[in-house]
Amino acid sequence: MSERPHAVLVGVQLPGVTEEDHASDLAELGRLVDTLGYDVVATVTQRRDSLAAAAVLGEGKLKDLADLTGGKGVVPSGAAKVKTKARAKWAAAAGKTDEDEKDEDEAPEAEGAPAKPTVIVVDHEISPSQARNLERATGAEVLDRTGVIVDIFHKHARSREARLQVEIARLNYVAPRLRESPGGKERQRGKGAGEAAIELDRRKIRDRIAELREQLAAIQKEQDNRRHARQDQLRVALVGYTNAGKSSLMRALTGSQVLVEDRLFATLDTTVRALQVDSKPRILVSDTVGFIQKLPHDLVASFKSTLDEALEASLLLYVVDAADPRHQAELEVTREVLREIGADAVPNLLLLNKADLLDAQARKALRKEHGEDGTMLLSAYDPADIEAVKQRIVAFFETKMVQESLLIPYDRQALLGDVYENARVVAEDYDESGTRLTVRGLPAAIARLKRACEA
Ligand SMILES: Nc1nc2c(ncn2[C@@H]2O[C@H](COP(=O)(O)OP(=O)(O)OP(=O)(O)O)[C@@H](O)[C@H]2O)c(=O)[nH]1
Ligand SMILES: [Mg+2]
Repeated sequence: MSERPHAVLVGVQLPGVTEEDHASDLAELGRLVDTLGYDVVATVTQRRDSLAAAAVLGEGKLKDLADLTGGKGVVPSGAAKVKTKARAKWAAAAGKTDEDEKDEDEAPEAEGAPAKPTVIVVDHEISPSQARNLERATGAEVLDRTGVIVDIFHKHARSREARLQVEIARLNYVAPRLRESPGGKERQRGKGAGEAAIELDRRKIRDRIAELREQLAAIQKEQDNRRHARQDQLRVALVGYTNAGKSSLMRALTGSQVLVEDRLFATLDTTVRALQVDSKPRILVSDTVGFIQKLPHDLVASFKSTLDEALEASLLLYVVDAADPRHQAELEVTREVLREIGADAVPNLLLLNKADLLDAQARKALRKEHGEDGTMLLSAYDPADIEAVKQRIVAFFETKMVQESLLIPYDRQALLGDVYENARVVAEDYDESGTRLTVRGLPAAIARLKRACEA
C-alpha cells in the first residue's frame, strides 16, 4: 500500500459535551479524514470553555501540536505572513493558477526524515483568522470539519451534476475565507490595492458561481424532465446516515452492483434501479447520498437532486446502523435534514439495519425502543429479511393503488406499452370498440392513462 500523508486531529471538549460524545465526534472526524485520503497519526484534545482562543488551543497544547508537525508553536506577532497553504488552495479553487500562489519561502522536506503530519483537522467550525494562526504556529495546513466534508465531495463526486454542486458549495466555503485572508502578489503593494484585489477575487467567485449555477440549471432541467417521466411510477428512496447500509440494501433489493464500502460518503451520486419482485407495475428504488451531523448547510441545499429523489418518493426507507451506539442521534440527524426540505411528511419505514451484529438482548431492546409499527429489524445480508422488506414495500403500494377499467380503441393500441409499464393489468377483454382492460396502479398514473385513452 502506498504511503498516505499524515494528519493530526484537534478537538476541544466544550462544556456540556460528555467525554463519550467528544470521543465519538473525533472518531467520526477521523473516519472522514481517512475517506479524504490521510492517515490519522495523532489527536490533540483539550477541555476549554470556548473556541474563542486565537489559535483554538491554549499555549501548552499548541506547543504539543507544533512538536508533531514541526512548527514553532507560537503565533508570530506582527503582520501576518500573507500566504498560507490553505489560502493557496482556496485561491486555486477560485480559479487562480498555482504560479500566482506559489509559496516561495517554504522549506523543502529533509530527505529521509520521517514524514511529519502535513494537515491539521479541527473538529469545529473555526474562523479564517483562527485557521491562519494555527497554520502559522504549526506550519501545517489547517482544515475544519466543513472543509473536510467539502473536500471529500470534491474529490469523489462523479456525475457532472454532483461535481457542479460541489464546486458551488466549495466556492461558497472559500469566499468568506478569502475576505479575511488577503494575500497574493498584487495585494502586497498597499492597502488600497489589496482591498481592490479582494474585491476582484470576490467578484470572480461570484461570477464563477453564477456560471456554474447556469450549467447546473440546464442539467437539472433535463433531470426534472426525466423525473417527470417517472412521476407515475412507484418510487421508494433509501435515506439515512452515511455508512448505515443504504447501498448494501440497494444491492440486495435490486440486484444492482452499486458501490458498498466501509467508509463515510461512499455514495455521492444517486442511483435508481427496479426492485426485484414479480409484482407489477415495477417499483423503482433510489440510493442516495448519506447525511452526517453538522452537514454544511450549503451542501444540503446543493444536493438538490438527492433531496428531490426523497421528496418524490411515495415511501422513504430510513436506514439506520442499529449496531452503532449513536444510532438514535443519527436517526435524528436524518429526520432533521428531511424536515428541512419538507420530506418529513412522506410515509416512511424505519429499517434498523446490521441486526446480524447484535445479540438477542440488544435486538430485544431495540424492538422495545422502536416498537413493531413501521419498523423492521434486519440485516442487509439476510435474504429472508430482504424478502420481508420487499413484501412490505409491495404491500405499501397495494394500499395506494386504485382499480379502473380502460378501453383502448383498436387504432390506439400503441398505448398498451404505456399501460403495461405503469399499471398492473388484472383482466383483459376484447369487444368491437377495442381492448378493455381492468388495471391497478397509482391514482396519478391511472388518471393519466385514462385521459390518454379518451383523447
Ligand atoms: N454486518 C453488517 N454490515 C453491513 C450491513 N449492511 C451494510 N453493512 C456494511 O456497512 C458498511 C457501509 O455500507 P454501505 O451500504 O456502503 O452504506 P451506505 O449507507 O450506502 O454508506 P454511504 O454511501 O457512505 O453513505 C459496509 O462495510 C457494509 O458492508 C449489515 O446488515 N450487516
Ligand atoms: Mg452508499
